[in-house]
Amino acid sequence: MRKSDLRPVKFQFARRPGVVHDGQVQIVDAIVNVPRQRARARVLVPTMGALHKGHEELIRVARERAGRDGEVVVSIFVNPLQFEPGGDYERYPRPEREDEEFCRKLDVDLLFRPSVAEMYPENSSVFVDEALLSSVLEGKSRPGHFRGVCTVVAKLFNILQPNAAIFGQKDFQQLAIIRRMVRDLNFKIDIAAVPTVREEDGLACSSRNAYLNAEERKQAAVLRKALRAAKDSGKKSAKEIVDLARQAISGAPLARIDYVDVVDAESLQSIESVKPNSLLAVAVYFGKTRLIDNILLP
Ligand code: PAJ
Repeated sequence: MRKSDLRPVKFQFARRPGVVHDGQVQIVDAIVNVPRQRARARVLVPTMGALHKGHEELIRVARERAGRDGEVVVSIFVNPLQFEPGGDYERYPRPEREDEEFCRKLDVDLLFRPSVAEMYPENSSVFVDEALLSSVLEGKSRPGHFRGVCTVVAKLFNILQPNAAIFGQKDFQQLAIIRRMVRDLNFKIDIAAVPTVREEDGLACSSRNAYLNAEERKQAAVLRKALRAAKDSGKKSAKEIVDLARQAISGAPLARIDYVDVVDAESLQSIESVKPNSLLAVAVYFGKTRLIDNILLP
């Protein structure tokens, strides 16, 4: 028996009437064992685990959407298809016990943790490709990434059959692409977005923050400051905004910029001057760790 198995579970949330709670989240590791929806609503939070405050907020919103009698489902699957060759797939954190405990504390009904072998049989040959929004920003820097994301999310939707699914605005492009996939492939699933959850110094919570050493972690706070400064400048020219953000980020000696761009928040295409619903998006390396963040303009 592991030490974490012995820890008493303290619940932070009120128990829901009409639902039997033995302090356990139902954990399902095989597709065939996924229970049919029993409740009025099933709300899914897809994740890759190493759960943090950002995920916690998604799960809280999922509970709100599901209602007291609905089901909240969290999936944890480190999806090999969305990592580029030579990327951090192998070293991506997988704290299984802590994640189970996390879900238990947040009153999650079902934790779905499929294996790679089951999700991707050896001769898998059907994938989901979004052809427009995926060609810019993250898609340009990480070819094949959104094909992996769309494919796995479509599979999770089919396996778990949720009525709604919750995504974070930290991954703004991912959210836009999932919305497009749901529209274009006619999934009957509502997509809800949750604003970015941040650490005290403004750094967006991310499972990858764990890779940062102390100095990188300290300097990474520059991202939020740069986004805010660029936004607060009130400039209309995208070039001026990008220059301001780049300058601010360069103030952190360990930062290595991948991209800084101002785009239309719907089409994700670069724009020259800020209009309602524009987005400033950045991707920056600190050491080997690549972080992304964004802010809506004006
Ligand atoms: P993961 O990085 O684990 O993120 C799971 C969900 O949490 C995503 O919707 C993401 O946008 C959201 N999230 C992460 N950090 C957040 C933060 N600081 N504030 C608010 N939301 C945050 O994104 C993925 O996994 C994968 O690509 C996935 C969609 C699961 C497909 O494999």
